[in-house]
Amino acid sequence: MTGLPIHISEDVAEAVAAGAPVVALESTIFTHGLPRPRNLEVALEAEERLRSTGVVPATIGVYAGVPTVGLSTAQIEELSGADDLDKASLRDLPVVAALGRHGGTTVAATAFLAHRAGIRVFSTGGLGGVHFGASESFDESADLTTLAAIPVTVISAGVKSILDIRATLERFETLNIPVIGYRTRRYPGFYITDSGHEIAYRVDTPEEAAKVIEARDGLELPQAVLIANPVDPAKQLPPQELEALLTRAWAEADARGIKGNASTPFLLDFIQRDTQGRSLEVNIEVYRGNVRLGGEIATALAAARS
Ligand code: PSU
Ligand code: MN
Repeated sequence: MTGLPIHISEDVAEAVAAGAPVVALESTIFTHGLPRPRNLEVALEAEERLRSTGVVPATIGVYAGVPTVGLSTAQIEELSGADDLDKASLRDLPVVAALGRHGGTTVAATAFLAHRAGIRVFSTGGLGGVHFGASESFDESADLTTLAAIPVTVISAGVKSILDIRATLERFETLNIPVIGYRTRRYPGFYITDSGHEIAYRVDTPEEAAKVIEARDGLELPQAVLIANPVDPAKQLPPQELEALLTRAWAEADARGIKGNASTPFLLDFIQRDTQGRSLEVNIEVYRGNVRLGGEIATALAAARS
């Protein structure tokens, strides 16, 4: 529709053109992050909740080689149940596209496609970041360098719980990516409200977040703004339990020789089994909160420009 080799759904294209609120959603969360069948329920519920507040959802993924902004319900259904499907970060995008494959897009690839489609706000669960031992292994998510070059706003509950959070925050600083707590200056730890790390800034309303985004755009800065939105403390995993569990999860991954981009799915699955599914409920709660806040920020941004 745009002359670009990406497909933008009609309702998303119309909403973007009209300056109406739109929120991008990634697909890795339901292709590789959450177990079936909850993955599909969560993906469709996120869209439904946005629509019910007057926000247009744009779920992003690669369908049969076509990078798509605004996957249809049928496409989301198919991707959520597909077995032959790639985890598509930005490096993978041209390959997955050229070979006509299905792909769940990571934060990096989703941010890229959202920005190409003119979408300013993107809600996800947890970001990629620096893995423990990265100074030896060089395992750092491409989310970091990609977000340094794409001026979107990403709402997350922090980075994945299995990462080196201190090192990741240092990298955000180096890459000029502002990290702003929503109603807090404690950086959230995904499954837990407070990771134990302090961040420099907080905003207290969607309108305040929108002002930061407008200032970034006014200055023509190229990087993302990160809004860190903690899970309700009453709904978090008990923090001591998480620590012990992560230690066991790592030992198991090491013993099985699991590394690279296979670590996240393995560790998340371990955490889910170990908590008998409680981590899954927290994960879903975290995502719901980020989708809600993304909708509010997109609405505030639309109002600021109208
Ligand atoms: N957070 C989770 N589960 C995930 C991801 C994040 O709790 O599966 C995904 C996101 O799509 C993120 C990606 O962009 O993992 C980062 O993967 P890597 O570290 O391989 O770059
Ligand atoms: Mn990696």
